[in-house]
Amino acid sequence: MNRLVVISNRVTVSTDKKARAGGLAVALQDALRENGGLWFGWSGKTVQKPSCQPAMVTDGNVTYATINLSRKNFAEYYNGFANRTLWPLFHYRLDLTAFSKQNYSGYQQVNTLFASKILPLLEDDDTIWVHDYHLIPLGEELRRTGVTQRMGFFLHIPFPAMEIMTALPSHRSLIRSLCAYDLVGFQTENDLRAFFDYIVHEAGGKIIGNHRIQAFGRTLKVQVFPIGINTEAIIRETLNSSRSKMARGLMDRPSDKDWIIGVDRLDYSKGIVERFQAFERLLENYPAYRGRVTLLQIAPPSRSEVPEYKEIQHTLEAEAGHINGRFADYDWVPINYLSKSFTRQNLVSLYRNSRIGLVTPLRDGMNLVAKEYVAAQNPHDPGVLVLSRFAGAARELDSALIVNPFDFDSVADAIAKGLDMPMEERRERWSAMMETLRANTLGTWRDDFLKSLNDVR
Ligand code: ADQ
Repeated sequence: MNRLVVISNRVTVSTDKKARAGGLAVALQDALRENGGLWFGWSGKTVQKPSCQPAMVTDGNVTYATINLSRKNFAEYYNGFANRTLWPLFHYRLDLTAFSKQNYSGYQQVNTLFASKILPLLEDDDTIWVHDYHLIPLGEELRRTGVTQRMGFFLHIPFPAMEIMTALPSHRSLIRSLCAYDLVGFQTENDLRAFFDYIVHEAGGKIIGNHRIQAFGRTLKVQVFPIGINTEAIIRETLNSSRSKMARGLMDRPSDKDWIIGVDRLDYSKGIVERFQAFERLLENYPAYRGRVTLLQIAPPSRSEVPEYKEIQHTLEAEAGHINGRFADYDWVPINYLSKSFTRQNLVSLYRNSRIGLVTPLRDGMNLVAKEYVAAQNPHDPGVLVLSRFAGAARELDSALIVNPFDFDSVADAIAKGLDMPMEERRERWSAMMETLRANTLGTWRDDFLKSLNDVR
């Protein structure tokens, strides 16, 4: 096997104790360690005058190389084109998509900068794996400088329908640059279909079978790799967490009260406002649940420099205030909205102690919370997952109660069905989902992608 080079917007250095090593970071670090590797990306810092050389940290056979960005680059590339153009567009929010030539040019500049800094660090036999929408043009930039190594790209977010994609003024050059990779991976068949549609009907390309397409003068492989979780690690964490102070506190709460849990980064794509409204509908349509169920919503702020993200926090606070004002009683609050992060250990305890996992994004590439909720359940008395049909995870977790998050009545009905679901049905649905989560883990996702990339030529 060749040396692996991972390139992503942010880098998680394994020696940085402060970095919250999420599942994905650990999975990538494992792959890097296997045959030695390099992880390149932005340090997370913006400075007045970025230094010319990447900062390098070595841990065993893995090197982490990071660069700082200027404030202007950061504003245009990250807050601008990545998070105010591509993110909303790829999540079907044309109404929130801000098109700006200047931001697009900043996005391209940072991709060119990344390419120029990585180039001297590359070795002839490297396998290069680029992650996510921040770095779509990077492959083409590297090819332009003569890089011939195998290069793969994985899109963590949805690929939008052609009609949405073509609203982007620079759609053609963006998709042309995506075709510079040898392998492009998507989360679901739906994303792949949307991509095929663009290639055939907009780019004049061809699907030539065996996961291959021809477009923009190149032949490449395109494939679906649904990202998974580290299922066994979640199960272990759940068992360990039962000893934590928080878990003990949770178990002491009155047994006639149930929790419904929502866990998200604060983002409009996650449908949290609509979730609150569906919960309000539950309390309107099913008065028997008043005083009996609480929606525990955990949503720490993210991307707070982007105006739309500030706004959603205010909207959520107002919505929770309105519902609590309308229904709360001296001994019960309908919505407990916590705008902070939790450790993984506490998170899995909360999952396990909640009767319903309410995961209702309006669009989501995959949604790992849905998978984590299922893995954290008690096999003898599992909770019920209510899952949006617009989350990539709905393709695999089809034994969940699948809902349309825009239809509040149907979400309220599904919650009520979940709260009253007999034990046998809960176990059956849970077992079917666990089988999938055991078969397709984060590790198999990574290995399948790398195997497919290594088989390209
Ligand atoms: P995200 O949009 O960030 O990721 P998601 O998959 O839901 O979304 O969650 C990522 C991780 O963050 C999960 O492991 C979750 O436990 C953790 N997390 C979320 N909220 C948290 C909180 N309040 N406190 C602590 N931890 C929290 C993008 C795409 C997704 C895709 C992933 C992976 O948008 O569609 O599933 O990448 O490819």
